[in-house]
Parts: sequence; C-alpha cells; structure tokens
Amino acid sequence: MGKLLAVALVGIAAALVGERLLALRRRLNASREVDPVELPNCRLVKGIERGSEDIDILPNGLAFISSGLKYPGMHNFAPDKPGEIFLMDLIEENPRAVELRISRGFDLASFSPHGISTYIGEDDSVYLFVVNHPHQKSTVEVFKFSEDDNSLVHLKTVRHDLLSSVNDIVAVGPDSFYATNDHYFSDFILMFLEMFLGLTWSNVVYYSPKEVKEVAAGFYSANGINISPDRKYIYVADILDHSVHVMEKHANWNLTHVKRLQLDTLLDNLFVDPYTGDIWTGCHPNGMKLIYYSPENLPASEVLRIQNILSEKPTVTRVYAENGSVLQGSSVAAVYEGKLLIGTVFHRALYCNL
Ligand SMILES: [Ca+2]
Ligand SMILES: [Ca+2]
Repeated sequence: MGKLLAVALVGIAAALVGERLLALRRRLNASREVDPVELPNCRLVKGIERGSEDIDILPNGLAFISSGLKYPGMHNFAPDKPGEIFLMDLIEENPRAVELRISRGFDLASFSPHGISTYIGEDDSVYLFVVNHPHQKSTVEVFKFSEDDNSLVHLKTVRHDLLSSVNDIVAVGPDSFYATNDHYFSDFILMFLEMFLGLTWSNVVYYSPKEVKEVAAGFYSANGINISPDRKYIYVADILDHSVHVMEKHANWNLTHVKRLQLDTLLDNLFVDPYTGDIWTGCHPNGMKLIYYSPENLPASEVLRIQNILSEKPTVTRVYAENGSVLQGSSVAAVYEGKLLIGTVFHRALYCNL
C-alpha cells in the first residue's frame, strides 16, 4: 500500500510540474517564430553595444537611453562594465549617442540602469528618474539634467521595502512616481519559482516622500509603465500575460482598472507619443529565446503601435519585426517627429526614419 501511495504521489507531482511547464511555455510564447516586418531606413546606433533597455524623449527631441543593465539570469555582453546613460539629439540630421557624465559622489561602479522616466519641473528643470540595481537590489535614482555640459547631477536615491524588484517607473512629480515590481521576490531562485508557478504577485506602487502604497496588484509580471498625455490614465504592460492594462488615476493617486488589451507578444516598456497618445512598445515575440540566450537561436525584436486604446476597437500595428540577426531582444520603441528609436535589453539600438 505504501509503495502504491508513493507512486501515486510521484505521479501527481510529475503531472503538476508538467502542467506548470506547459503553462510557462505559453507565457513565454516559446513556440512563436517571428514574421518579419521591414523598415527601409534604419541604422544601428554607433557606440551602443550592450543594451538600451529603456528610452524616454523630451518634447525638444533629446532622447535619454539606459544602457548596461545587469539583471539576474539575463545575458550581458560586458558584465564587468558599469551602466551608462546616453543622450541623442533627434533634431539633428545624423544624431550620435553621447554618454552623459554623472556627478561625483554617485557610485558609478555598481550602476545598473533599467527603466527610466523624464519629468519637466515648473521651472523647466529636467529630472531623469532611473531604476537602478546596485548589488542586485532595487533603487530609484533621481538626477537633474544639465544640458550645458551634458551631465546628470545626482539628487537622491530612493529605497523602500515596497520597491523590491523594480522594472520601470513613470515620474508624476519632481520626487514622486509610479513603479512596477516585476516580481514579488527579489532573490533569483525565488523569482524563477514565482514565474514557474505562474503566481500573480507582481504589483504597481506609488511613491512620494509623504506616502508609499501599492496601487495595483495581480500581475504575472508588471513591466513597462507610462501615462497618457492628458495624465488621466496609467498604462501597465504585463509581460507574461501579453497584455496592456489601462488604469484610471485618481486625485489620491490610487488606480482603478479600466480595461485590458490582449496581444500575442511579451510587451516590455511602453512609450506614449505626446502628440497622438499612441502607445509604442518594444516586445519579445518569444521570451524563451530571451531567457536562454544562444547565438544559434537569437531573441527577436518586434515593435507594436497601439492607437485609440480607450476605444472599443484599438488599432494594433506591427511596425517592425526581425529575427535577431540585426537587433536582439527589443525592449522599447520611442518616436519623435517621424523618427523611431528601438532599444534592447542587452544588445544594440536601432534608429529608423518612418
Ligand atoms: Ca520607462
Ligand atoms: Ca522593462
């Protein structure tokens, strides 16, 4: 009888593991191959060789690019080098990526920049918020941009127990923001287990010096976050659910769910065109290829444009898709006056004329 019970238990455990594995493969879109969508006028950005995970663009065409992310389990072409922030002036005919100098006193050696967000203050000061992972932890660094000498002056480091596994942020004031935690856990093994079991413990947190609170929960893995041009709605990409959530922002900064748009790709960061309100996103068509990096089986890139997300029938356009031979693992797509800048988790960046 004892043996029968043991066999039955092992059988049940094996079936459960098998079922979870299949579910994980679905969430990673592990069988998807990408149908190419070409753009004719593109070039790789010189000087960006090890990631451009997130991009934000000011109304005057200055694009900030985070580079050199070290993320547990993710490929990295130069793991010993600290991260950088690049600037590109998209007004120029042939813009170059220039590395921004960072003020003294900031620990550059452990800089591992992830999601970013710009904020323009009342006196036209430009703030750059950067998710950082020094020593595998999560912080949010607030910088002031000095255009005169292309530098970032470090203002402060935000740490909080509720900001435990931060992926992206959207600034809503000179010292306040919404942040996504892509996992509940911050330890690599537990993060993997959380993903494997398909737990929906990832959330969105509001932070200000006066108040810090969870404002949305129940995501498989909340990733990119951004705000509508009228500043009424917050958009959150759930990368493992292949969806964008629209949340309404209230006066007390709480969020309520409005709708969810289902897609067939792993959406990473979200960029909102300030003129049209369109959402642009860098996506991973097949998350398995991103996690298990192999030069023989490269992670692809895909860019979607979502128009009229609040309407009954939003229009979703695949603007660019490529199997990784040019651009590996696109994580963001940002536009400025007919120009498209596509960033990647750990690879290069692509600049296109639309
Ligand atoms: Ca961002
Ligand atoms: Ca991201």
